Amino acid sequence: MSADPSNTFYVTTPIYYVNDKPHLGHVYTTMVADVVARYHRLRGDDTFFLTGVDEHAAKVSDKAAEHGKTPQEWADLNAEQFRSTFEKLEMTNDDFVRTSSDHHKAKVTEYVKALIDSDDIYEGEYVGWYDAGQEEYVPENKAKDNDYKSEVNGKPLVKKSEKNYFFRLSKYVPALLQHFEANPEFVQPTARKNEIVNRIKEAKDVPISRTGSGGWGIPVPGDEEQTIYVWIDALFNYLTYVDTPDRRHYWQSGATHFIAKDILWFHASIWPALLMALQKCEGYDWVNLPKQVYSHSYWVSKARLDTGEEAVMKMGKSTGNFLDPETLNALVDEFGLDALRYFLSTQGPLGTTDSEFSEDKYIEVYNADLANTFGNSASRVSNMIGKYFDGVLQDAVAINGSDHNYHENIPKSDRTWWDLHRIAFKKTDLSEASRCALMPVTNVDAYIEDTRPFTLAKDPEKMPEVGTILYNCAEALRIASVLLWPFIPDACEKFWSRIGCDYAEQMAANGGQGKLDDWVKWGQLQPGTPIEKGDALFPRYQPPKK
Ligand code: ME8
Repeated sequence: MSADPSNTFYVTTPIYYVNDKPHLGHVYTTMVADVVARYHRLRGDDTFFLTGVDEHAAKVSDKAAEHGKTPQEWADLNAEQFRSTFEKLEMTNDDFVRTSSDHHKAKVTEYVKALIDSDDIYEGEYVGWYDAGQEEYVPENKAKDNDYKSEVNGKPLVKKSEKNYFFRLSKYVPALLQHFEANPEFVQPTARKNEIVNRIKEAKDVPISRTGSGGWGIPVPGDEEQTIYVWIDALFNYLTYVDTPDRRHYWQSGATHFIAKDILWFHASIWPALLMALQKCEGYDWVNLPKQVYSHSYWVSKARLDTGEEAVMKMGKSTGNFLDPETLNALVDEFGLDALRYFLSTQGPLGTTDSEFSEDKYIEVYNADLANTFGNSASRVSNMIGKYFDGVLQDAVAINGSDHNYHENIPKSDRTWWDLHRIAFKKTDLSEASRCALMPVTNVDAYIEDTRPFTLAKDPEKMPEVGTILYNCAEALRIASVLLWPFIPDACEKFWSRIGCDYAEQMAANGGQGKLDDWVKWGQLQPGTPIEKGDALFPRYQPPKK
């Protein structure tokens, strides 16, 4: 299949370590990618969304040993936890990576062999520091800056001296710098770019193998004593899973990688350099570079330090301050899955500031943006159509020479809402995109307050006007629901079924792809359509009295 990059979209998340079960941080990145993937499908793009797990880490085999299991048994158990958590949260990933799969292992072996043959990978000796928690080799200057402790968890670095295979990263420094120059949006947010560029300027060749993994990992082709370093194995997942004849066009459309800031170095330097090197090997001229690496910040919360003090820290397994799947399930039971999707994707740490998770904020956002806005407007409008017109949508007729097209809150021909929504998605500003999606709803509320259909309805002669106002309201809410769908798909689909829109069916029949541009055009609801009332889409949450 040939690639048409303009309507093909490939989005990925990091693949997560399976030393333990998933937590909020993992769910977050996959949720953001899911909202973005749904947005692209809604637009009609041929979309591929990949998430999964990273298995061949030393911390996985160490944890397995602690539990008296083989690394594979332990990886299987936790991989299933990740898979089922994402499934319960209705993530729409098109595949789920397991780096222990035969396909992945065979492809990585193939790539590394090609790179050894082209001499971009060579045998050498590594003497230096290693951060065991992050599974990361640390250059001397960086180790020294952090007092020879892990930048992430503060544990002492390990001194290593071993035979290794190296990747000629230094050779690709000029090409990488040029790539950054020519593609200003390659790393987002831009604020993080300088640090990476400075580090690239000083980049040395990097070790890409290790010894003593006890057979857990992919052997270096031609040298069974060495295992391919877990980070190289992991980065290649983005390529291995689309390196099949029916999926290669996704790779060629230019991948969008969502990650957190701690792993930006690998994604913005080693990864594109590996791809540049691979591209020069025979049979790999189709390999291009990712379109964008988007690195977000952290969810943080209070954690107790070893000293007994409390501090706000990155949520993570090692600090024990994370929200686990049980807590997430409890939130879903109480507020619904859409509420979790909405909260995480719009209030999370996209951009350069960390976000603190708090239940009070969760309730506040739920009530303000979902219950009091979309949910309330939908009930209000369908209740009035029920009360005044037996639940049948009326025609929008000309009143005093106008059909309310003039009204400032109902800009039928003004594309503001969805233009801004599109621009916000392009910038991955999901908070802004949700605000644009809610604009028509806010406008409906203002329009109702202004035109007062409930007062007009007291005068039988004014009923055509009431019908017109309610048509306009329903139409604006329909458009809002299309724009909101990537965030709160369940509520929007429920709403569509109540107003006689078959968008969900159309998407299902069309390989998941929608027609956003057509669906946001004004005037698509047919007069005469029955409008169902149904229960509240988002019942207002009243905290239990203490
Ligand atoms: O790094 N806030 O895996 P990992 C936001 N296997 N996001 C968070 C987070 C937090 N507090 N904690 C984790 C690895 N994340 C490697 C990746 S990719 C080729 C290999 C998310 O299990 C965030 O996306 O440590 C981060 O990049 C990822 O989980 C790290 O997951």
